[in-house]
Order: sequence, then C-alpha cells, then structure tokens
Amino acid sequence: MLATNGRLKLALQRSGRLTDETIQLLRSCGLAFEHSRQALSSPCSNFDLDLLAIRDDDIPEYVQDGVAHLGIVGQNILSEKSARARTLLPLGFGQCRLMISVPQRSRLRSLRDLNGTRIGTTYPVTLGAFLKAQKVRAEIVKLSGSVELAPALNVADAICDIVSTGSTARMNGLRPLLTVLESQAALVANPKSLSDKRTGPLIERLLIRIRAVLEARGKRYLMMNAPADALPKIQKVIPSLKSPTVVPLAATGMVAVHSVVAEDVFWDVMERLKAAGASDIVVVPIETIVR
Ligand code: PRT
Ligand code: ZN
Repeated sequence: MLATNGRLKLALQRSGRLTDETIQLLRSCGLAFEHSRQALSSPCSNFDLDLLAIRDDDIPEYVQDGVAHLGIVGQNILSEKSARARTLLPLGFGQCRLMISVPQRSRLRSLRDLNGTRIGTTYPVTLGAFLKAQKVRAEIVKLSGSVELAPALNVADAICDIVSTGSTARMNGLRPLLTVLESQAALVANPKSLSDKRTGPLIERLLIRIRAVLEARGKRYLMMNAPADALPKIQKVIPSLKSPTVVPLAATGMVAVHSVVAEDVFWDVMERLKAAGASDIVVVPIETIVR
C-alpha cells in the first residue's frame, strides 16, 4: 500500500540519537518545516514532503509497507528488522558498531571460542545470521534491554550490543571481541515508490539535494593570491586541484587561485601553500556541491 495524497512521506526518528542530525540534514537541503517532538507529522512548506516522526524500530516496516516512501534509520535497525527497504545513501552520522563483548577476565578470545556459549542480545536476527555465516554454534539469549548486565547476572557468557565510544562496555567490565556489523544512519526507500510516477521524481529531487549537502561536508573553499610562476608548486600542494580557477589580478604577474580542500588536511595544506608563495589565503565553508 503506497501512501498517496501526492506528497512524499519520510519517516525519521521522533526523539533519539539520530533526530537532531536528521533534522539538520533536511534543513541543510533547504526544506522548511516545524519540528516538534509531539507532532507525528510535520509538513514541509516549500517541498511536497511530510515528515513522520516515529520510533526508529518502526521505520523499516513503515517504509516496507509504503506508509512512508522514505526513511532515515540506522543500518543496525534495518538489518535486524530485515524489511524490504532499499538503501539509497549512507548519511555519515549515527556511526556505531554491533559488537560481541565478553567479561574482561573471560577465557573467550576468538570467534571459534564462542562455540557452545550463550550470547545475550537485542539483535537476535542479525547475530543469528552472523553466527550462521561464520559456522559458530552458540545459544542466542534474547534480551529486551540492559544487555551489558547479562554476563554479571550469569544470563550469558558474552553479549552482542551497539558500541560507539566503548565506555559503557568498559564501565561494565567488558572487553570487545569482534564486530558483527558496522552501522550508520542511511536513507532508505520503499522500492515501489522509486518507480512511481508521482513519488519517483520527488525522491530524485530530494536525493540530489542530500547528495549535494553530503558532498560539501568536511570541505572548505580556499582562495589565495600568488605569483603566476608559483602555480606549478601550488598545484603540487593540492593534488585534488585538477583544474583550479585561476584569475589574473591587476598587479602584474599575480593571480588569484580558488579551490576546494578537505577540512582535515586544511592546516597542513595552508602552511605548504604559504611556503610555495601564496598569500592572502581565505577559507570559507561550503554549503552544497552539486555535481
Ligand atoms: O525511542 P527509539 O526506539 O526511537 O530510540 P532508541 O532508544 O531505540 O535508539 P537511540 O536513540 O538510542 O539510537 C538510535 C540509533 O543511533 C541506533 O539505532 C544506532 O543506529 C545509533 N547509535 C549510534 C547508537 C549509538 N551510537 C549508541 N552508542 N545507538 C545506541 N547506542 C547505545 C548502545 O546501545 C549502548 O547502550 O549507547 C551505548 C553504548 O555507547 P558507548 O558510547 O558507551 O559505546
Ligand atoms: Zn529504538
């Protein structure tokens, strides 16, 4: 059943770890909407899109059933719900890992050691598929929360849970053994809505915007002046600079060079540009890059 009132429906987490970054991403795409944690549905005033704010666990099913055409949800939840939703784009936030951890003093050291053990988890489907693929026979103890307490309560020998900084595991005397799944938030779609003649083009328009915002993340626009004969050296400093914008300046022999650089190498690049002869280096943030 595909929701039809002509508007696209996107399901997002109502209130949780993914909510703020999801809203920020959608606003960066130029979408105007009110967001309140109380409202189930918020319309966008400048795009044919309604946002449905629900529990993250329900998002895969909403998308699979066509109640929402799109969803933004962690890949860990997608994997666990094994719903028919197509991943369109990883979004670069909400990074975490589904990991098997064991008590610090446990004798369990490797994947093979897990044979014959009990593993407590709220991810029985994902863990089951992993153990099957790895040909490990272990008992999966399905838990509904506080997984990290299971070994101390002798409910399990190991646990399989989401880890991001690792501090919860450490605080509970656990050490990570191995990663079952790497995860981040992703944009997912109901497969039928991609080919639908009303929602398909709307999804494509939204995708172009999201890609452009993601493309610009972590990048800076760099402008500098330099003697024209320093250009070859400058191009060596910024290898990504295939065809820099070079504008002659009124001062004879001087040019302005513009380029895009990655934020994480920016300080290093700037020092080397100065050494190569560049001056008046200006760096500005980039909001979007449309390829
Ligand atoms: O109410 P609703 O069902 O919508 O939310 P929720 O409580 O089920 O989910 P929420 O908001 O906690 O997480 C939403 C999504 O964020 C998850 O599905 C993951 O995709 C992602 N994410 C990223 C995380 C974490 N990092 C994370 N650290 N989800 C959970 N955790 C928990 C983890 O379960 C453990 O208890 O944080 C603890 C470990 O954190 P560290 O930093 O101590 O390792
Ligand atoms: Zn949840």
